[in-house]
Amino acid sequence: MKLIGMLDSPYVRRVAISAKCLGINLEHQSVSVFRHFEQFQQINPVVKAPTLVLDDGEVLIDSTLIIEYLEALAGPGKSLMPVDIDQRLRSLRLIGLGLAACEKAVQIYYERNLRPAHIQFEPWVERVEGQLAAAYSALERELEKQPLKTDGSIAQDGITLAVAWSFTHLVVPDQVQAAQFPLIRAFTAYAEGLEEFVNTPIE
Ligand SMILES: N[C@@H](CCC(=O)N[C@@H](CS)C(=O)NCC(=O)O)C(=O)O
Repeated sequence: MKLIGMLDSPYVRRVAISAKCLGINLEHQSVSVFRHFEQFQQINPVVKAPTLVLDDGEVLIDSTLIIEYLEALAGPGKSLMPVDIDQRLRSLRLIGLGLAACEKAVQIYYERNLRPAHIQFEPWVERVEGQLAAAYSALERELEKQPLKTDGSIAQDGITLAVAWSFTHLVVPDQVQAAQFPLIRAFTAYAEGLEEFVNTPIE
């Protein structure tokens, strides 16, 4: 199976790291949705990263759906999701917040880099900036209530949170004051030191 997309996409990176944690080997091809649009179109006409190309040539899109498929391939013994229903709900809530943070950081980045300055719409930018801050504030409160484990392991909630934070710092560093989110920052430092993260660097 081939994973298509650049590792500067948090969605591609969370799939690549999850696959490593699940023990699934994916051939990674760094194809950009912007710089290699036509090449990407040949692989997947919808041009969404990540794209998973299956061995029979079919494609699967959306990081969460790809991870769900990889989880099914790996089997329950290797899952990155808790079995306990309360812990599973919390994990899903954290993942939802992490994905919302990724989406809002991407929107601000696209607004700044793809839309010409003279047609930027400030009320929309302010709205998205507020949503990004709200997502990280909620995540920080979640970690205050219950820290994520830092015992050498990592689960899907931690992968998504750390990937989101690193991505946000890469593309819109002015948007998040690290001092306001000490628990997220500390957890991300832990995660970025894990082998699966180190071997999956942001391109
Ligand atoms: N919900 C999707 C979001 C994927 C996404 O928006 N990826 C971006 C790259 S970071 C992309 O494909 N952008 C190109 C486009 O939407 O045209 C997922 O989780 O995979």
